Amino acid sequence: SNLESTEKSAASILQTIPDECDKVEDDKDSPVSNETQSPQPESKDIMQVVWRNVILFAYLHLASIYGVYLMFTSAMWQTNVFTIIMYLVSGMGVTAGAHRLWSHRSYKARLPLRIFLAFIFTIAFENDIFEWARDHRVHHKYSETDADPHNAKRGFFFAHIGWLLCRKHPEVIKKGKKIDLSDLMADPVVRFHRKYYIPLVITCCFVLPTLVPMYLWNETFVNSLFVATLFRFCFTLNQTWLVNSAAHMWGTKPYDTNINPRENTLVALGAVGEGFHNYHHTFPYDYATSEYGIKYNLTTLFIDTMAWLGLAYDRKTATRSMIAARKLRTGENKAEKPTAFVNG
Ligand code: ST9
Ligand code: ZN
Repeated sequence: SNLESTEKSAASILQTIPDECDKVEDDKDSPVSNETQSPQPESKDIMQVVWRNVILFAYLHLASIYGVYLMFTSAMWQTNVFTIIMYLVSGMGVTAGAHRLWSHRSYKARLPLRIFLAFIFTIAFENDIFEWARDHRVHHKYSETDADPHNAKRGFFFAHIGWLLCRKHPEVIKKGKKIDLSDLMADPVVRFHRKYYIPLVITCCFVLPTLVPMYLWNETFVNSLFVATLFRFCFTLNQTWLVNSAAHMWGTKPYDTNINPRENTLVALGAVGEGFHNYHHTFPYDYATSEYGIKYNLTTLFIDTMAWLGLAYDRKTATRSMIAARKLRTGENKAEKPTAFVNG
Protein backbone atom coordinates (compact mmCIF):
# COMPACT_ATOMS: atom_id res chain seq x y z
CA SER A 1 0.00 0.00 0.00
CA ASN A 2 0.92 3.67 -0.26
CA LEU A 3 1.42 4.03 3.45
CA GLU A 4 3.72 1.05 3.49
CA SER A 5 5.93 2.42 0.73
CA THR A 6 6.14 5.84 2.41
CA GLU A 7 7.07 4.10 5.63
CA LYS A 8 9.74 2.11 3.83
CA SER A 9 11.29 5.08 2.06
CA ALA A 10 11.32 7.16 5.24
CA ALA A 11 12.76 4.23 7.14
CA SER A 12 15.52 3.93 4.57
CA ILE A 13 16.41 7.60 5.09
CA LEU A 14 16.60 7.06 8.83
CA GLN A 15 18.64 3.92 8.25
CA THR A 16 21.56 6.04 7.15
CA ILE A 17 21.95 6.89 10.82
CA PRO A 18 22.82 3.47 12.28
CA ASP A 19 25.56 3.00 9.66
CA GLU A 20 27.76 4.82 12.15
CA CYS A 21 26.96 2.08 14.55
CA ASP A 22 28.82 -0.55 12.57
CA LYS A 23 32.05 1.35 13.03
CA VAL A 24 31.94 0.55 16.72
CA GLU A 25 33.19 -2.90 15.80
CA ASP A 26 36.61 -1.46 14.98
CA ASP A 27 36.67 1.02 17.80
CA LYS A 28 39.45 -0.44 19.88
CA ASP A 29 39.40 2.56 22.22
CA SER A 30 35.86 1.92 23.29
CA PRO A 31 35.80 1.45 27.07
CA VAL A 32 33.03 -1.07 26.88
CA SER A 33 33.89 -4.35 25.25
CA ASN A 34 32.20 -5.47 22.07
CA GLU A 35 30.00 -7.65 24.18
CA THR A 36 26.92 -5.68 23.24
CA GLN A 37 27.80 -5.23 19.57
CA SER A 38 26.29 -7.81 17.32
CA PRO A 39 28.54 -9.23 14.63
CA GLN A 40 26.11 -8.45 11.80
CA PRO A 41 24.89 -4.94 10.98
CA GLU A 42 21.74 -5.87 12.81
CA SER A 43 20.50 -2.42 13.78
CA LYS A 44 19.78 -1.74 10.09
CA ASP A 45 17.29 -4.56 9.84
CA ILE A 46 15.44 -3.83 13.02
CA MET A 47 15.09 -0.04 12.83
CA GLN A 48 11.35 0.54 12.99
CA VAL A 49 10.06 4.09 12.83
CA VAL A 50 7.20 5.02 15.18
CA TRP A 51 5.18 7.43 13.05
CA ARG A 52 2.95 8.57 15.89
CA ASN A 53 6.01 10.00 17.63
CA VAL A 54 7.41 11.54 14.43
CA ILE A 55 4.13 13.39 13.86
CA LEU A 56 3.73 14.50 17.49
CA PHE A 57 7.31 15.76 17.80
CA ALA A 58 7.13 17.49 14.40
CA TYR A 59 3.94 19.24 15.53
CA LEU A 60 5.48 20.17 18.88
CA HIS A 61 8.46 21.81 17.17
CA LEU A 62 6.30 23.73 14.69
CA ALA A 63 4.01 24.88 17.50
CA SER A 64 7.10 26.02 19.43
CA ILE A 65 8.30 28.16 16.54
CA TYR A 66 4.89 29.84 16.61
CA GLY A 67 5.31 30.12 20.40
CA VAL A 68 8.61 31.99 19.96
CA TYR A 69 6.89 34.36 17.52
CA LEU A 70 4.09 34.99 20.05
CA MET A 71 6.65 35.51 22.82
CA PHE A 72 8.06 38.50 20.94
CA THR A 73 4.82 39.86 19.51
CA SER A 74 1.79 39.40 21.73
CA ALA A 75 2.49 37.48 24.93
CA MET A 76 2.44 39.43 28.20
CA TRP A 77 5.79 39.84 29.94
CA GLN A 78 4.45 37.89 32.92
CA THR A 79 3.82 34.94 30.60
CA ASN A 80 7.38 35.07 29.26
CA VAL A 81 8.87 35.23 32.74
CA PHE A 82 6.60 32.38 33.84
CA THR A 83 7.77 30.35 30.82
CA ILE A 84 11.42 30.76 31.74
CA ILE A 85 10.73 29.90 35.39
CA MET A 86 8.80 26.78 34.38
CA TYR A 87 11.65 25.68 32.12
CA LEU A 88 14.15 26.06 34.97
CA VAL A 89 11.90 24.45 37.57
CA SER A 90 10.88 21.47 35.42
CA GLY A 91 14.50 21.13 34.26
CA MET A 92 15.46 20.90 37.92
CA GLY A 93 12.94 18.10 38.29
CA VAL A 94 14.89 16.22 35.61
CA THR A 95 18.37 16.99 36.95
CA ALA A 96 17.91 16.94 40.75
CA GLY A 97 15.10 14.36 40.62
CA ALA A 98 15.15 11.76 37.84
CA HIS A 99 18.87 12.10 37.21
CA ARG A 100 20.89 12.75 40.37
CA LEU A 101 18.47 11.32 42.92
CA TRP A 102 16.61 8.42 41.31
CA SER A 103 19.00 7.27 38.57
CA HIS A 104 22.29 7.68 40.43
CA ARG A 105 21.32 7.87 44.12
CA SER A 106 24.01 10.52 44.46
CA TYR A 107 22.22 11.94 47.51
CA LYS A 108 19.22 11.09 49.64
CA ALA A 109 15.99 13.09 49.86
CA ARG A 110 13.27 13.11 52.49
CA LEU A 111 9.69 12.36 51.47
CA PRO A 112 8.47 15.98 51.06
CA LEU A 113 11.40 16.74 48.74
CA ARG A 114 10.83 13.54 46.74
CA ILE A 115 7.18 14.48 46.27
CA PHE A 116 8.16 17.98 45.18
CA LEU A 117 10.79 16.61 42.77
CA ALA A 118 8.30 14.16 41.27
CA PHE A 119 5.85 17.05 40.78
CA ILE A 120 8.29 19.36 39.01
CA PHE A 121 9.71 16.44 37.00
CA THR A 122 6.19 15.71 35.72
CA ILE A 123 5.97 19.26 34.34
CA ALA A 124 8.84 18.27 31.99
CA PHE A 125 6.95 15.20 30.62
CA GLU A 126 10.01 12.98 30.16
CA ASN A 127 8.42 9.59 30.90
CA ASP A 128 7.75 8.28 34.39
CA ILE A 129 10.56 8.25 36.94
CA PHE A 130 11.04 4.47 36.74
CA GLU A 131 11.33 4.43 32.95
CA TRP A 132 13.65 7.48 32.87
CA ALA A 133 15.96 6.01 35.52
CA ARG A 134 15.96 2.53 33.94
CA ASP A 135 16.95 3.92 30.54
CA HIS A 136 19.56 6.11 32.18
CA ARG A 137 21.18 3.29 34.14
CA VAL A 138 21.37 1.26 30.93
CA HIS A 139 22.85 4.31 29.20
CA HIS A 140 25.67 4.54 31.77
CA LYS A 141 26.40 0.84 31.98
CA TYR A 142 26.43 0.21 28.21
CA SER A 143 27.36 3.69 27.02
CA GLU A 144 27.87 4.03 23.24
CA THR A 145 26.83 0.47 22.41
CA ASP A 146 23.65 -0.99 20.93
CA ALA A 147 22.32 -1.37 24.47
CA ASP A 148 22.57 2.38 25.09
CA PRO A 149 19.06 3.79 24.42
CA HIS A 150 20.53 6.96 22.87
CA ASN A 151 23.79 5.53 21.58
CA ALA A 152 25.75 8.58 20.35
CA LYS A 153 27.73 6.37 17.94
CA ARG A 154 24.59 6.42 15.80
CA GLY A 155 25.05 10.14 15.20
CA PHE A 156 23.80 13.47 16.56
CA PHE A 157 20.21 13.07 15.35
CA PHE A 158 19.72 9.63 16.86
CA ALA A 159 21.26 10.62 20.23
CA HIS A 160 19.23 13.84 20.33
CA ILE A 161 15.69 12.85 19.31
CA GLY A 162 15.89 9.95 16.85
CA TRP A 163 15.92 7.37 19.65
CA LEU A 164 12.41 8.51 20.62
CA LEU A 165 11.16 8.13 17.05
CA CYS A 166 11.81 4.42 16.58
CA ARG A 167 11.52 1.14 18.45
CA LYS A 168 14.34 0.42 20.88
CA HIS A 169 17.24 -1.80 19.86
CA PRO A 170 16.57 -5.28 21.33
CA GLU A 171 19.86 -5.03 23.25
CA VAL A 172 18.49 -2.06 25.23
CA ILE A 173 15.61 -4.16 26.53
CA LYS A 174 17.70 -7.32 26.96
CA LYS A 175 20.45 -5.60 28.94
CA GLY A 176 17.94 -3.35 30.71
CA LYS A 177 16.24 -6.38 32.22
CA LYS A 178 19.50 -7.27 34.00
CA ILE A 179 19.82 -3.92 35.77
CA ASP A 180 18.88 -3.79 39.43
CA LEU A 181 15.92 -1.44 39.79
CA SER A 182 14.58 -2.72 43.10
CA ASP A 183 15.42 0.53 44.90
CA LEU A 184 13.19 2.44 42.47
CA MET A 185 10.12 0.30 42.99
CA ALA A 186 10.74 0.39 46.73
CA ASP A 187 10.05 4.12 46.69
CA PRO A 188 6.30 4.82 47.01
CA VAL A 189 6.76 8.12 45.16
CA VAL A 190 8.15 6.26 42.12
CA ARG A 191 5.34 3.67 42.25
CA PHE A 192 2.66 6.36 42.51
CA HIS A 193 4.22 8.30 39.67
CA ARG A 194 4.28 5.25 37.41
CA LYS A 195 0.73 4.22 38.27
CA TYR A 196 -0.89 7.61 37.66
CA TYR A 197 1.57 8.85 35.05
CA ILE A 198 -0.86 9.81 32.29
CA PRO A 199 -3.29 11.96 34.31
CA LEU A 200 -0.33 13.46 36.20
CA VAL A 201 1.45 14.48 33.00
CA ILE A 202 -1.68 15.92 31.41
CA THR A 203 -2.27 18.01 34.53
CA CYS A 204 1.30 19.13 35.26
CA CYS A 205 2.76 19.57 31.77
CA PHE A 206 -0.27 20.83 29.85
CA VAL A 207 -3.27 21.92 31.95
CA LEU A 208 -1.68 23.84 34.85
CA PRO A 209 0.92 25.79 32.81
CA THR A 210 -1.83 26.85 30.40
CA LEU A 211 -4.31 27.86 33.12
CA VAL A 212 -1.92 29.80 35.39
CA PRO A 213 -1.25 32.71 32.95
CA MET A 214 -4.93 32.84 31.95
CA TYR A 215 -6.27 33.04 35.49
CA LEU A 216 -3.51 34.93 37.25
CA TRP A 217 -2.83 37.73 34.76
CA ASN A 218 -5.51 37.37 32.10
CA GLU A 219 -3.29 36.03 29.34
CA THR A 220 -5.07 34.73 26.22
CA PHE A 221 -5.56 30.99 25.79
CA VAL A 222 -3.48 30.95 22.59
CA ASN A 223 -0.49 32.76 24.13
CA SER A 224 -0.68 30.61 27.21
CA LEU A 225 -0.84 27.35 25.26
CA PHE A 226 1.82 28.09 22.64
CA VAL A 227 4.30 29.96 24.85
CA ALA A 228 4.04 28.71 28.44
CA THR A 229 3.09 25.16 27.52
CA LEU A 230 4.21 23.98 24.08
CA PHE A 231 7.30 26.14 23.60
CA ARG A 232 8.41 25.66 27.22
CA PHE A 233 7.98 21.87 26.95
CA CYS A 234 9.85 21.65 23.65
CA PHE A 235 12.67 23.93 24.83
CA THR A 236 13.21 21.91 28.03
CA LEU A 237 13.24 18.66 26.04
CA ASN A 238 15.88 20.00 23.67
CA GLN A 239 18.06 21.24 26.52
CA THR A 240 17.88 17.74 28.00
CA TRP A 241 18.61 16.01 24.70
CA LEU A 242 21.66 18.23 24.11
CA VAL A 243 23.34 16.41 26.98
CA ASN A 244 22.95 13.16 25.01
CA SER A 245 23.91 14.64 21.63
CA ALA A 246 26.19 17.70 21.92
CA ALA A 247 27.87 16.74 25.21
CA HIS A 248 28.75 13.34 23.71
CA MET A 249 30.39 15.02 20.69
CA TRP A 250 31.89 18.42 21.41
CA GLY A 251 34.03 19.48 24.35
CA THR A 252 37.07 18.46 26.35
CA LYS A 253 37.97 15.25 28.17
CA PRO A 254 39.96 16.25 31.27
CA TYR A 255 39.04 13.10 33.22
CA ASP A 256 38.91 10.20 30.78
CA THR A 257 39.91 10.17 27.13
CA ASN A 258 38.67 6.60 26.70
CA ILE A 259 35.02 7.65 26.76
CA ASN A 260 32.96 9.84 24.45
CA PRO A 261 31.15 12.19 26.88
CA ARG A 262 32.74 15.62 27.13
CA GLU A 263 32.80 18.82 29.20
CA ASN A 264 30.54 21.31 27.46
CA THR A 265 29.88 24.52 29.40
CA LEU A 266 27.25 25.79 26.95
CA VAL A 267 25.21 22.63 27.38
CA ALA A 268 25.68 22.90 31.17
CA LEU A 269 24.26 26.42 31.13
CA GLY A 270 21.12 25.32 29.28
CA ALA A 271 20.75 22.06 31.17
CA VAL A 272 20.87 23.73 34.61
CA GLY A 273 24.27 22.18 35.38
CA GLU A 274 24.42 18.92 33.43
CA GLY A 275 26.95 19.47 30.67
CA PHE A 276 30.10 18.41 32.50
CA HIS A 277 29.62 15.04 30.96
CA ASN A 278 33.18 13.68 30.87
CA TYR A 279 33.26 14.20 34.63
CA HIS A 280 29.80 12.75 35.11
CA HIS A 281 30.52 9.51 33.23
CA THR A 282 33.81 9.18 35.15
CA PHE A 283 32.29 9.88 38.58
CA PRO A 284 28.56 9.14 38.11
CA TYR A 285 27.90 8.98 41.86
CA ASP A 286 28.95 12.62 42.44
CA TYR A 287 25.83 14.66 43.31
CA ALA A 288 27.30 17.81 41.70
CA THR A 289 27.97 16.06 38.34
CA SER A 290 30.97 18.35 38.12
CA GLU A 291 34.32 19.06 39.72
CA TYR A 292 33.33 22.68 40.25
CA GLY A 293 30.49 22.51 42.75
CA ILE A 294 27.87 25.19 42.14
CA LYS A 295 29.71 26.92 39.25
CA TYR A 296 27.25 27.06 36.28
CA ASN A 297 25.32 24.48 38.23
CA LEU A 298 21.93 25.65 39.45
CA THR A 299 20.98 22.08 40.32
CA THR A 300 23.87 21.68 42.77
CA LEU A 301 22.92 25.00 44.36
CA PHE A 302 19.37 23.68 44.70
CA ILE A 303 20.46 20.39 46.30
CA ASP A 304 22.79 22.27 48.67
CA THR A 305 19.92 24.55 49.67
CA MET A 306 17.73 21.49 50.30
CA ALA A 307 20.52 19.99 52.41
CA TRP A 308 20.72 23.22 54.40
CA LEU A 309 16.97 22.92 55.01
CA GLY A 310 17.46 19.33 56.13
CA LEU A 311 15.50 17.86 53.21
CA ALA A 312 18.53 16.38 51.41
CA TYR A 313 21.42 14.49 52.98
CA ASP A 314 24.25 12.02 52.26
CA ARG A 315 25.54 13.99 49.27
CA LYS A 316 28.25 11.90 47.64
CA THR A 317 31.30 13.46 46.00
CA ALA A 318 34.57 12.37 44.47
CA THR A 319 37.46 13.67 46.58
CA ARG A 320 40.02 16.18 45.29
CA SER A 321 42.77 13.56 45.33
CA MET A 322 40.66 10.98 43.48
CA ILE A 323 39.90 13.55 40.79
CA ALA A 324 43.54 14.61 40.51
CA ALA A 325 44.75 11.00 40.31
CA ARG A 326 42.18 10.13 37.67
CA LYS A 327 43.10 13.19 35.58
CA LEU A 328 46.72 12.09 35.66
CA ARG A 329 45.91 8.53 34.73
CA THR A 330 43.31 8.94 31.98
CA GLY A 331 42.70 12.67 31.38
CA GLU A 332 43.65 14.39 28.14
CA ASN A 333 46.21 16.67 29.83
CA LYS A 334 47.98 13.90 31.72
CA ALA A 335 51.31 14.51 29.98
CA GLU A 336 51.17 18.27 30.41
CA LYS A 337 50.73 18.98 34.09
CA PRO A 338 52.05 16.17 36.23
CA THR A 339 54.08 18.53 38.47
CA ALA A 340 51.03 20.36 39.79
CA PHE A 341 49.82 17.16 41.35
CA VAL A 342 53.16 15.76 42.48
CA ASN A 343 54.15 18.99 44.21
CA GLY A 344 50.79 20.07 45.39
C1 ST9 B 1 12.36 12.11 26.99
C2 ST9 B 1 13.37 11.47 27.87
O1 ST9 B 1 12.59 13.10 26.35
C3 ST9 B 1 14.67 12.22 27.84
C4 ST9 B 1 15.71 11.46 28.56
C5 ST9 B 1 17.04 12.09 28.36
C6 ST9 B 1 18.10 11.45 29.15
C7 ST9 B 1 19.24 12.44 29.30
C8 ST9 B 1 20.36 11.89 30.09
C9 ST9 B 1 21.49 12.90 30.19
C10 ST9 B 1 21.94 13.17 31.60
C11 ST9 B 1 20.98 13.97 32.39
C12 ST9 B 1 20.83 15.35 31.90
C13 ST9 B 1 19.54 16.00 32.30
C14 ST9 B 1 19.45 17.43 31.74
C15 ST9 B 1 18.12 18.06 31.93
C16 ST9 B 1 18.08 19.48 31.51
C17 ST9 B 1 16.79 20.12 31.68
C18 ST9 B 1 16.74 21.63 31.32
N1 ST9 B 1 15.24 -1.89 30.07
O2 ST9 B 1 9.43 1.77 25.58
P1 ST9 B 1 8.86 0.62 24.84
C19 ST9 B 1 10.67 -2.71 27.93
S1 ST9 B 1 10.81 11.39 26.96
C20 ST9 B 1 14.40 -2.92 30.22
O3 ST9 B 1 7.47 0.74 24.36
P2 ST9 B 1 9.61 0.38 22.08
C21 ST9 B 1 9.40 -2.04 28.41
O4 ST9 B 1 9.22 -2.20 29.80
C22 ST9 B 1 9.84 12.46 25.98
N2 ST9 B 1 13.24 -3.00 29.59
O5 ST9 B 1 9.87 0.29 23.63
C23 ST9 B 1 8.36 -2.75 27.61
O6 ST9 B 1 8.12 -4.01 28.19
P3 ST9 B 1 6.64 -4.43 28.67
C24 ST9 B 1 8.38 12.15 26.16
C25 ST9 B 1 12.90 -2.02 28.76
O7 ST9 B 1 8.39 -0.35 21.70
C26 ST9 B 1 9.05 -3.03 26.27
O8 ST9 B 1 10.45 -3.02 26.57
N3 ST9 B 1 8.10 10.75 26.02
C27 ST9 B 1 13.73 -0.92 28.57
O9 ST9 B 1 10.88 0.00 21.46
C28 ST9 B 1 8.73 -2.00 25.22
O10 ST9 B 1 9.03 -0.69 25.72
C29 ST9 B 1 7.89 10.18 24.82
O11 ST9 B 1 7.89 10.84 23.80
C30 ST9 B 1 14.95 -0.87 29.25
N4 ST9 B 1 15.80 0.16 29.13
O12 ST9 B 1 9.31 1.92 21.85
C31 ST9 B 1 7.67 8.69 24.81
N5 ST9 B 1 13.14 -0.09 27.70
O13 ST9 B 1 5.83 -4.31 27.42
C32 ST9 B 1 8.68 8.15 23.90
C33 ST9 B 1 11.97 -0.64 27.38
O14 ST9 B 1 6.83 -5.81 29.19
N6 ST9 B 1 8.82 6.71 23.99
N7 ST9 B 1 11.81 -1.81 28.01
O15 ST9 B 1 6.27 -3.42 29.70
C34 ST9 B 1 8.18 5.84 23.19
O16 ST9 B 1 7.24 6.17 22.47
C35 ST9 B 1 8.74 4.45 23.14
O17 ST9 B 1 9.44 4.17 24.31
C36 ST9 B 1 9.70 4.27 21.92
C37 ST9 B 1 10.32 2.89 21.96
C38 ST9 B 1 8.94 4.45 20.62
C39 ST9 B 1 10.85 5.29 21.98
ZN1 ZN C 1 23.88 10.12 34.49
